[in-house]
Amino acid sequence: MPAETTTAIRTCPLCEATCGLELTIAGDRIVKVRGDADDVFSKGFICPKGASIAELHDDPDRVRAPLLRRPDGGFDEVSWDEAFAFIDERFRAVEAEHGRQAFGAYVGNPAAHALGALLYGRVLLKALGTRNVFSASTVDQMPKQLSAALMFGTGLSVPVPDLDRTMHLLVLGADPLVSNGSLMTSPDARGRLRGIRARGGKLVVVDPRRSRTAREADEHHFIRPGGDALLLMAIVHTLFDEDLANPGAHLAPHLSGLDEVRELADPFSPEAVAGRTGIAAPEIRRMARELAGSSPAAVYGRIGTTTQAFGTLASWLIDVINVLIGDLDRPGGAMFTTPVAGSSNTAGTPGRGRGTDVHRWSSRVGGRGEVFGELPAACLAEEIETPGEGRIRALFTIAGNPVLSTPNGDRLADALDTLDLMVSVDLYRNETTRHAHVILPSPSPLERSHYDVALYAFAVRNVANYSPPALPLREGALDEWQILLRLTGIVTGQGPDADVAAIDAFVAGEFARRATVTASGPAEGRDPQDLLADVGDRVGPERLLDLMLRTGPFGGGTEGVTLAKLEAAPHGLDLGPLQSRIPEVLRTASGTIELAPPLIASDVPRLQAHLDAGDDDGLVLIGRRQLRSNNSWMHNLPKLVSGPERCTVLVHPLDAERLGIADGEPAAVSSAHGRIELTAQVTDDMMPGVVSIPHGWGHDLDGAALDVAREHAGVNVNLLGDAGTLEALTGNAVLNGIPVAVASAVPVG
Ligand SMILES: Nc1nc2c(c(=O)[nH]1)N[C@H]1C(S)=C(S)[C@@H](COP(=O)(O)OP(=O)(O)OC[C@H]3O[C@@H](n4cnc5c(=O)[nH]c(N)nc54)[C@H](O)[C@@H]3O)O[C@H]1N2
Ligand SMILES: Nc1nc2c(c(=O)[nH]1)N[C@H]1C(S)=C(S)[C@@H](COP(=O)(O)OP(=O)(O)OC[C@H]3O[C@@H](n4cnc5c(=O)[nH]c(N)nc54)[C@H](O)[C@@H]3O)O[C@H]1N2
Ligand code: SF4
Ligand SMILES: [Mo]
Repeated sequence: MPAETTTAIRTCPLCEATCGLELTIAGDRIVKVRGDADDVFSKGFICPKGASIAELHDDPDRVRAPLLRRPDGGFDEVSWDEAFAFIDERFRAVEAEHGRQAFGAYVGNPAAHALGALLYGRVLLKALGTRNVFSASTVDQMPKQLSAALMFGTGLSVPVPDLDRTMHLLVLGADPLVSNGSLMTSPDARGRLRGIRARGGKLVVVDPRRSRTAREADEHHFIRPGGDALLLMAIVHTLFDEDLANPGAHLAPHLSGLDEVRELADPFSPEAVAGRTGIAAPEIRRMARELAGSSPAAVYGRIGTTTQAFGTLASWLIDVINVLIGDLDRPGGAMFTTPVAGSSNTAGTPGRGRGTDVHRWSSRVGGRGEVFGELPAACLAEEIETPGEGRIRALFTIAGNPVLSTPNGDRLADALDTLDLMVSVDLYRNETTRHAHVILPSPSPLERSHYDVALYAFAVRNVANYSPPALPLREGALDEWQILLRLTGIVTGQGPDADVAAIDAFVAGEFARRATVTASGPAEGRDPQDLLADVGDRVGPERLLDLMLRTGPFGGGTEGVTLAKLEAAPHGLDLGPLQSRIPEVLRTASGTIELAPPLIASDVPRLQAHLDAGDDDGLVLIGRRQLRSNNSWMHNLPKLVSGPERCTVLVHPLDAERLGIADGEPAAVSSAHGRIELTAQVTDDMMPGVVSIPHGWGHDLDGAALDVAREHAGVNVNLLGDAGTLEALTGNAVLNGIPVAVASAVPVG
């Protein structure tokens, strides 16, 4: 190790946990990465992905200069000016011929973790002015956002379990020991979950698979995939039936729809749902009694409850129960955060929530209703394929890999090849960006500043942590926000060399103006010019962030949080545990918690029909996450991808015997939409009748530049998914509970 080393402290941007990292730097190289023991939130915790961030930075396959696709499919490195000039010309041609609705955009998951992409991606999308906006949200949490919006008023009003104070946690369809927590920003989720038991509380997990989190729990129930809404309905039924429903004095004045919920749950007795869920009625009643009897308690659900057929109903029922047991908005229950960088969960004024901003228009081909301005990602392929007015002819992708992450990615891949223009802002030439005409490389995360605007809005404590870039931007590189503003310049007709500083100043002016009209914010009524003067000569994401901090709930006055204060606190600021926020947090039209939103109630008959259809023991497929994977995109790092084969199908021994499948042997898994072959792992961790395959694999596609991942390619489970069968209210992809057949694929003879 060279003698001269420096240390940089920064927040890991690779998942929702926001761990602090301590980087040892020699010259322009990171020589060591460890957890920052002084981080106010993560206290030294780190996972294998965070520990690999230097390998990500050094990965020779990472794109470092703009790439332009040749007619033969190969790519040439070009200058930024050449890249933007090419995009400008094509953009104008497509616009002249087909108009704005011929443009589309897909925004992937890491864009939510990147300060520049999060703040300036929106600017580009707004400038684009198309209804064809897609994102990873509709293969992820959209049902939770919809239920939160309809119940509490905004799509970000998602209650978070108060992990450090709860005494009873019911977890459905989440594996925080592996995922490190989601919509529950909680570094060292394992330590925090163990804390519940250490203080005498109880952890209950409902999952069709005995997950790592299930192994840590006091109690684990297998559930038939997609059965969560039925189970939760039966818990609600029991709470009313046994007179245990008691929202408490703190919520009582702020509730509407209590009687409607009782009626809606009436047909769903534990006895009625037991067969369909696979959980015996007495167990369901006991779960309900324990939730009501433990104080405080919280119910939490994640991917397994959202990416399934009844995602919005399950998401809604989770918070109905949080209300009925009297612990919503109380310490130790499910609580609302108070995000330091602006009150994203109280955007808008009371009575004018964004909850009504759904189904205002529909997708052109499938007729799927928009949600918060987005159309279902699973519809992207058909919107490109299908001729007619409004057909997508040009696509921007930012930090996404929908060819691997959305249902029927093979069909999408073919569709992408027909586009007149595809521009991708990404770190890699991967299974999706290989189709782009131009790839614009974002710098490595270590060359950028960071503040987790999105994820702190779901954190189990109110924290704030800003990281300056750990390494300077490489010569000739553009920061991500600059790339996005150059694109904005093209989209707004200012050409390929637009004045980025001027656009940025305009954006900041809009930020400041909006902050001054936000009800009860510290900047209400102030002159936007004064706010801008306060932040001085900062530009780019730093200016916007400083504005957000100063106009946020902890900003204002001489003691308020500013970016300068965060710069002086590299290990972060801890602004304390979650606070009670009802009624001030509510943004519904009624000003109350809407326990029975009509849109959601309208979907209950579908659940009833599912129940009436009777038991079904056909084999179904679910997913799972893996500690050393990050959706589709970190399999190119040798340290993360080495070791035993991971892209395997888990099969219960009884099913294996019945189907003639042997452990370690190849199996063929087929659905109505596709067939894949992969190694079987026979394990009683699975519920009988359920098999599990992780997503994000399938790296053997031509044209991607991922040499390491190709050696550990695995197969793409999303070839089995159905782009046509989507969750009813949000169009979210159904990734769990897919009917499949499994057979041995051992070659005969
Ligand atoms: N079957 C199945 N499918 C699933 C899921 C599942 O559970 N089962 N989960 C779904 C979920 S929850 C999600 S969120 C999606 C994820 O789906 P996507 O968001 O479409 O895909 P990712 O795999 O996250 O790929 C992210 C891309 O962003 C790039 N990238 C990383 N960091 C940056 C950055 O800072 N800037 C830029 N510009 N690019 C960057 C990476 O190189 C990669 O190409 O997958 C979904 N698909
Ligand atoms: N290591 C790692 N961490 C990650 C990611 C990653 O790819 N790798 N991805 C990140 C992203 S984008 C997200 S959105 C989060 C997701 O975070 P989590 O939701 O915690 O992710 P999973 O580990 O997939 O856990 C989902 C669980 O749901 C179960 N399940 C499947 N179907 C059903 C069902 O019908 N009902 C019930 N009750 N359970 C079901 C699965 O068996 C699985 O254990 O993780 C994030 N963190
Ligand atoms: S848990 Fe998430 S935030 Fe923490 S080190 Fe791992 S990838 Fe980074
Ligand atoms: Mo996700």
